Amino acid sequence: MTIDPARLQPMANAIRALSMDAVQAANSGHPGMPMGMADAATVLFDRHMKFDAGRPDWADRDRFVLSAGHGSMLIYSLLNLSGYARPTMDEIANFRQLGSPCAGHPENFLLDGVECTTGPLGQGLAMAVGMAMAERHLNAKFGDDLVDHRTWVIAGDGCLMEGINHEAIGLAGHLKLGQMNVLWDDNAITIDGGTDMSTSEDICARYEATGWHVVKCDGHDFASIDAALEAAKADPRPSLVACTTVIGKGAPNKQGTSATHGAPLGPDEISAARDVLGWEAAPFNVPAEIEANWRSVGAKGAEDSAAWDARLAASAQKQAFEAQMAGPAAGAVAALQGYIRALAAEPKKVATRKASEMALGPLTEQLPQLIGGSADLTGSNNTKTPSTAPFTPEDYAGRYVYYGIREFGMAAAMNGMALHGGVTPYGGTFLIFSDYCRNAIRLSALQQTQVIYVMTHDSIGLGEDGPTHQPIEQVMSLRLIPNLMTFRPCDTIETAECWALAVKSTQTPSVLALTRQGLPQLRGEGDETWTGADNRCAKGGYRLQSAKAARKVVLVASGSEVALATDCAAQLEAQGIGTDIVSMPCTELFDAQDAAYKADVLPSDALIVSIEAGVTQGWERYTGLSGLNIGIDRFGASAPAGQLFEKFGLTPEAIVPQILKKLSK
Ligand SMILES: Cc1ncc(C[n+]2csc(CCOP(=O)(O)OP(=O)(O)O)c2C)c(N)n1
Ligand SMILES: [Mg+2]
Repeated sequence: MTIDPARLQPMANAIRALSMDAVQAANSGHPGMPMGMADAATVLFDRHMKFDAGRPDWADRDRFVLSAGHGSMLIYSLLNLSGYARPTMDEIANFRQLGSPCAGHPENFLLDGVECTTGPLGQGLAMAVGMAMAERHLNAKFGDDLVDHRTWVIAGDGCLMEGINHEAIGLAGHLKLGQMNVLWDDNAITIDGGTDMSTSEDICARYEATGWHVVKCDGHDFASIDAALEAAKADPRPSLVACTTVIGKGAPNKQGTSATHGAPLGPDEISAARDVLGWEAAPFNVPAEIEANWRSVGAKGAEDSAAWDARLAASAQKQAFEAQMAGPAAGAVAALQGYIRALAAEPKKVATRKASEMALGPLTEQLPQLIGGSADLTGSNNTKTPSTAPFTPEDYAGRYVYYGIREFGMAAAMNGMALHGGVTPYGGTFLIFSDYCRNAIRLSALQQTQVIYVMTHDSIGLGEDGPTHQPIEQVMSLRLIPNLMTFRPCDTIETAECWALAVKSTQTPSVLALTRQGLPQLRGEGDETWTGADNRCAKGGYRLQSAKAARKVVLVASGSEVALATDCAAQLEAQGIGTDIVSMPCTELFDAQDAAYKADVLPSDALIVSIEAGVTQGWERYTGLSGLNIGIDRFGASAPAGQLFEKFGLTPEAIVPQILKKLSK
């Protein structure tokens, strides 16, 4: 089909009208970006993107990521116009209002067709890298017949300026993700004004230097856009399509200025824009012919998707493909059954990072969906297993990603993989660098994605690397993030149980905070018949050991400090002071238990003492204000681990006297 501007221009103008009218109605929002990219987006949807608006969950659809999430009206317009069931026109008219799925920024859990939540600039593009990785992996396993789709991104100056962009495109270029194409809204405007105020970077040269193919087009010339997208598709490298655009295009007095970026145009300018665009329809009305043209764009993929159904039905790989896409959750317990029984029979004193590697053995062997990796700390994070061969441009079937020193990029890519579906990513770094990935971890939680963060070297227990590497506030601060499970297991069996919980939790990401130093195995008896139903970590916190003498004290600890608590308890019991030990591997899960359970584990008639080698703030929630909080409320120090535990008072000799003093008051 030849390019027909007479057909395409009104279609693009429909996006412009909806965007400016919705922002005006909400009296907030960003009209400039959707108006500037309306032409390019129209060509993309009309002529290049593989999708079926009637079937947003079609596994082999192209993925579309609006990385410049502030331009959310662009994607809402595209979805509505091309015939997705939602958003409806009413929902668009309620843009940014409570209850409308047309949220200020696009949310993956509110609308089909919104593949990921965007708004934090740079992360959409970085998530798209993960989607493209997942696609290549599944393609390598199942072939072109079942998996062969592209990942399209619209990104702005901001997305390309953010630091994460460097990590993301470095990874994509290295991995030769040729199915990924980024349309850059090259309008030379950000909020503060012209980009020349803050940058003089040659972005195209940077992309080229990173192994990308770069092509330029006039973002308001349909034929030019189309030719650039054709070139992008044809090139085996990932492509950057630099679209020269005018922000707010169509608003005659404000276009080209940052005034259009993030404020309603105002009634006068909207009226002037209607004149310029020749748009006579009332707000939230689209003339029938234009609407019909758009609907045909959304409907044309139905043939493709039906053909794909037929290929799947006839495929020898049908069952394997469906099992892969169903995810690993159902297999988690069975995978660990024998392993836990063996641990119960023969306890192992190892670091929990090692225990994690041991659990990953059977998990990765039996669950093909798991794709591991590390940000250049494979040997320290213990994330590689014999079942996970490297994922490389030569072998996308591999299941282990060498992310390089790109913690934020890794976390965002893992979000993209999880959102794509068919793979469940886990990736490692030092816990201290969870701060480097923090906003992506937050987006894992917000987007309800199953991403598993393997974060080792979880306290001063790492020793000589010193305070820059010693997490102090990290464990507690991760607990602050809603819908994130922060696990800090105390031994081999808890580590396996926490892994099982992480693999089973399809809508909640997990962080496993793991030690560098060896820890004794505290569990065993009673665990030899493990069936998953008796996963004690599932309650978040539980009584590991009951007081022998009359109970006066309850020690609540996590991770490496649970063993310390058992030493303290032994000394207290020797003095006739009955002491329970509560292991608290996951406060989020404990908080979800009913009041009776919590009151039983943390009784009000005992002195509750928290012990954790990190900030004490937050533990009052469990100890009450009259309890005792043992921890570290300053930065660590460089020394062997044993000396540090002494220096920071994490020894029975330092803790027991404090408990006795408190009891005597
Ligand atoms: C990480 C992050 N920092 C800051 C912002 C706030 N912000 C939203 S849009 C924007 C400017 C983006 O400029 P550009 O991508 O060129 O968008 P345009 O003005 O062209 O629409 C900023 C700073 C954000 N959303 N995310
Ligand atoms: Mg811009």
